[in-house]
Amino acid sequence: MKNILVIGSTGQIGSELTTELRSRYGGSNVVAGYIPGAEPKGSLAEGGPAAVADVTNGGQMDDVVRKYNIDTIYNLAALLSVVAEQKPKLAWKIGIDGLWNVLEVARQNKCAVFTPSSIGSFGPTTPHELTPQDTVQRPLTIYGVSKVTTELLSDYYFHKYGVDTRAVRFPGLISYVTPPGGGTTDYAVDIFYAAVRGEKFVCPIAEGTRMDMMYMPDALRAAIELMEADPARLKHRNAFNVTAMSFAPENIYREICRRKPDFRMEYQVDPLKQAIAESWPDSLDDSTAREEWGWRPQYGLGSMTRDMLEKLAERLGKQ
Ligand code: AKB
Repeated sequence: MKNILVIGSTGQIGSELTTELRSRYGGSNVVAGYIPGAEPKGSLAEGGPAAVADVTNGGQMDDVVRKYNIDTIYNLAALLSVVAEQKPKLAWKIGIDGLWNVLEVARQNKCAVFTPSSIGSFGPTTPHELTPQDTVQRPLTIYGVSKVTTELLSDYYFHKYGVDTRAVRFPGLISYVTPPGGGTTDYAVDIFYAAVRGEKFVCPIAEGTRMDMMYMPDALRAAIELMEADPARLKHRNAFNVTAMSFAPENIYREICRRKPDFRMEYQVDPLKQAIAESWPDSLDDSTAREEWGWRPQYGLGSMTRDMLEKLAERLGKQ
């Protein structure tokens, strides 16, 4: 029987992951962890228990884990890449000091832990085409530094204490439910909001800049399937390359135009976002995840674009 705590349950990934986990394991078995000011609302609040679980407060997390007899923690607390550059100390406090607290609580209470890494864990000296699973990781952003540290610390807790830590390196995630905030890949979500609202899109990333991306249903499956995987098959743990597609702004623009021919986009490149994007891979090799736990994405650029446009239009009342 799984009893799960999702830390950061109201964020971009957390809001949908909590709902998906509840549909698989039962509402009462999945606790929506949040910080004051980001309380769960609507179906997230009604679908199961919720508790304040701030990663900077180990004692508070320990209380929640004991109260609900938690055996699995999905730790989604982090600042995204652009906002982390503006608040590097806070990024470290949440991402690394917070992770340390999560891992300690997990060690003491024998919990498995999923803490995502990112394509941001790679840097300018990483091979950019078909970036291998095991390769150079020398990022220049604080986000990247904290993601590499996340991977190392999570592996350390596995090897030293036997804590069952596992993770994927998420690419940019695209969803119509909760918008991301402060990431380099956010443009790939924002472009859909502009298209559905009938507005021109101003793209902060330059033409020709390719990055890996994934539709949220695939991302949720990746996290859950990895945590369900047979540990005997895992030679790697923190963290697996996973991807579903790789595109540049003009590719997604053209795909949207196939369904919305009047849609228009212009470029106003943001130097910080562009520098970060250029330091990240153009395309990941995720064959290790495919071999070790059977990872397969279900959505490509065309199927994701069709679904996003339909679901977002419904959500924004723009059919
Ligand atoms: C970001 O852009 O910061 C994130 C990521 C790829 O980790 N979406």
